[in-house]
Amino acid sequence: MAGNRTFTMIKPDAVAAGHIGAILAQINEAGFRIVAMKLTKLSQEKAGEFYEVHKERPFYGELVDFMSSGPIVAAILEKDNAVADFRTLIGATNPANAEPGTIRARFAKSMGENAVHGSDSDENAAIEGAFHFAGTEQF
Ligand code: DAT
Ligand code: MG
Repeated sequence: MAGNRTFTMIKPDAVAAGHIGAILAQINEAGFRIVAMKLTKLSQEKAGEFYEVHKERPFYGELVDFMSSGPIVAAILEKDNAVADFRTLIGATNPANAEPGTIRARFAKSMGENAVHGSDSDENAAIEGAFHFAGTEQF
């Protein structure tokens, strides 16, 4: 059965460009409820840990540098079928391939600087949410 929570980050490119409000509005309009949220900044070490699954990939160093380059918004979101519906809302990893109107089509600069993160499974949504938020910070 599909779970009802996912984890997202508004990445440093979109925060720096002033898109926090527009992205949160689109997320709310798509029917997601915010369960937990904060403006924070990842250290290189924390960014490396978060993206550990990609550590053998050629873009890992660039990804870690980028994700620790400035503030992000981290949030847990709730909706039926949250993981899959949120991946649809954000669009493809490469914004050049993202459906028009998706968050990445609207706000992402490039494959690397692609505005938002969305968990890829219920299991990872739970792990990633717990990475950023204590149970007492989730509502
Ligand atoms: P997604 O964020 O859509 O789940 P992913 O998990 O495959 O994509 O990769 C994590 C992030 O790493 C992605 O959002 C942007 C970056 N990335 C992925 N592939 C890349 C590539 N070929 N070149 C540069 N950055 C890349
Ligand atoms: Mg991914």
